[in-house]
Amino acid sequence: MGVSNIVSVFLLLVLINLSSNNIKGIEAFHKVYEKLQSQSVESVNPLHRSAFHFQPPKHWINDPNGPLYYKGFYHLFYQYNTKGAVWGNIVWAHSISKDLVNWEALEHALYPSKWFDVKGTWSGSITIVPGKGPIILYTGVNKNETQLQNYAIPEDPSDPYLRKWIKPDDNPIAMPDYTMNGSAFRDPTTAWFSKDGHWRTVVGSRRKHRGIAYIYRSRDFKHWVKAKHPVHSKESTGMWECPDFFPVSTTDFENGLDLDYVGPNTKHVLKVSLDITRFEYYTLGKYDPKKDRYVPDGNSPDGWEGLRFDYGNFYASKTFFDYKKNRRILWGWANESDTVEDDISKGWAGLQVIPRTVLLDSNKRHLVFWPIEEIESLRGNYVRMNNQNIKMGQRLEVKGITPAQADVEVTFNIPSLEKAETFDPSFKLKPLELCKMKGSNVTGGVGPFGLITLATPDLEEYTPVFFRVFKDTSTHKPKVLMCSDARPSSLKQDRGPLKQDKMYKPSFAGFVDVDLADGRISLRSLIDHSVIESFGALGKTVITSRVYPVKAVKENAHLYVFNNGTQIVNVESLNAWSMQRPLQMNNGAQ
Ligand SMILES: *[C@@H]1O[C@H](CO)[C@@H](O)[C@H](O)[C@H]1NC(C)=O
Ligand SMILES: *[C@@H]1O[C@H](CO)[C@@H](O)[C@H](O)[C@H]1NC(C)=O
Ligand SMILES: *[C@@H]1O[C@H](CO)[C@@H](O)[C@H](O)[C@H]1NC(C)=O
Ligand SMILES: *[C@@H]1O[C@H](CO)[C@@H](O)[C@H](O)[C@H]1NC(C)=O
Ligand SMILES: *[C@H]1O[C@@H](CO)[C@H](O)[C@@H](O)[C@@H]1NC(C)=O
Repeated sequence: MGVSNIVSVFLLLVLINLSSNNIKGIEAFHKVYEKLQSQSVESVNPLHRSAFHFQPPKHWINDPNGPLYYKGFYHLFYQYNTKGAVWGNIVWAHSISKDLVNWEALEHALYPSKWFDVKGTWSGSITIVPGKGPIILYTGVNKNETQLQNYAIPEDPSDPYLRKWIKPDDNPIAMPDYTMNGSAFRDPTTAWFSKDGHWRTVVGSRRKHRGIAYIYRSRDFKHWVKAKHPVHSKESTGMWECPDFFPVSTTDFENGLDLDYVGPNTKHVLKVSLDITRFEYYTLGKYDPKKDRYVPDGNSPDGWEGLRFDYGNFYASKTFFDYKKNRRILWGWANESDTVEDDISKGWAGLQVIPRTVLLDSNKRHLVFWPIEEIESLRGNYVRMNNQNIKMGQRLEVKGITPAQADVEVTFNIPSLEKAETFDPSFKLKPLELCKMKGSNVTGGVGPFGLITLATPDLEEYTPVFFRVFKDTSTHKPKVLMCSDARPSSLKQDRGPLKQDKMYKPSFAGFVDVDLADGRISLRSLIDHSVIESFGALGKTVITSRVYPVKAVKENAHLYVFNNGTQIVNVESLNAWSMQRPLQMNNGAQ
């Protein structure tokens, strides 16, 4: 039997195994594919790999960990499988950059080696402690599968690369007590220092079905004590992974705030990643440092109908304060939407989205996100369009750039909202369902209009990103839906046992908080082969989709601007650029 036959028989066995009971779920996230997690990658299929997103050369990645700016370098650590393309064998991989665009890989910062992390070095964060330097807080898993919080210190804090990390023997710094669930206790946040002389960090957890954010205090960053009450919790939300807790200014809408900022004009943001739904949500609210309690604002819903950093494929996100440029920057993980079999055969899975700045919107009801300015250094060939009316059923091609690897910004002008469809109040809580019901091919009044990305000319394959405007008869205001619809994205049909399409092709959607008083709305999409990040109305609503076209790839992909509503819309301006590859992307990763 030839090698390739042996490989295919082996693959077949793997696939048979996959469909049986090889999946041992500790819980939704840490799905353990026992036989697959160490199966080495034979080769890497580059077809759908990104060009300008952060991605190691092969294998599985998930959560971004401990991002920081230190001594002239941005650092990104991330959860990485050293052996294969599914979750398992997780270490803290480590890369550095001067500009958040070009990255160089260093040796792994943390890997299981001590009794307090022998079964896992899971997510965490970094705090710069004056006099000590950067300190990692991370979750370790012991041989009993109990989750513990640990710390690690740089061997040499004066090394700007922070290459070597030491895990002191007085770890762990926090163990679950008898009231807590030791299988649900993880992801410590960056700590902050308060006037009362204490450091504080937040750790995600659950008690029965209640999602919990515990708060721990320490004077010396070694001895930590759990506060009597969680900083916040919410019934029926399940495990709170990857909490993030930070202040935003309510008067300065240009600069971010560091964690220990204290002042009158602030709100706090509490974000959690919900293990049950695999989506995140956040609330805006008030943090009382005396009581160590956080209370969301009345109009900021707590739970999975709440606000999101990103309404698409985005999870386990984490922000850090970049004191070089006074901004708060968000990292987040976008997993694959294809199948586990696909991930194994392509040899890689997961990427980090383009870092985004985070600010409070001047309406103070939600945050706004924008790709870091540094990414614009990759803009190459440029084309534009101005003052073009688009009638119903029309689409205009954006030519002269590379549509599979592009940055496109468009501002639409809507002359009249009269024809907008009436908004049925029952739609309200389910933008995803609404987008599914009213896709880009369902004629409307005002909209659907927007971009058609990664498309074949006959629209056999395409991923539309668009708006649809409704009239809300109860508020007399327009209600704007934004969709990034993966349903028509790929001809690939991979039928499961019940004949369902196994590829995940959601019609991701969110509402956009705009009144359209001046008739304008903008859309920016960063398109990178299998990832499309879209920013509606300058970042009020953000949606990331992962798609895997089979025909609309590389130079066969096309980009259009379209309208399928009876109301004519005007493309006031459209600017599009080909995006170049960074010179150095994670060069030399292990
Ligand atoms: C593991 O669990 C056993 C039995 O509950 C206990 O005696 C032991 O101390 C635990 N070991 C660790 C490393 O936590
Ligand atoms: C503890 O957490 C684990 C993991 O989330 C969960 O499976 C288990 O049901 C939880 N136990 C209790 C008592 O809530
Ligand atoms: C616009 O609507 C027509 C008619 O339903 C459809 O054929 C076309 O694919 C639609 N365009 C998009 C981008 O969905
Ligand atoms: C409209 O698009 C949706 C999503 O791609 C598809 O399921 C449906 O069949 C399309 N309808 C028509 C009439 O083309
Ligand atoms: C990403 O993959 C899809 C398809 O397998 C799942 O449906 C999502 O739940 C998953 N998202 C996360 C955050 O794990």
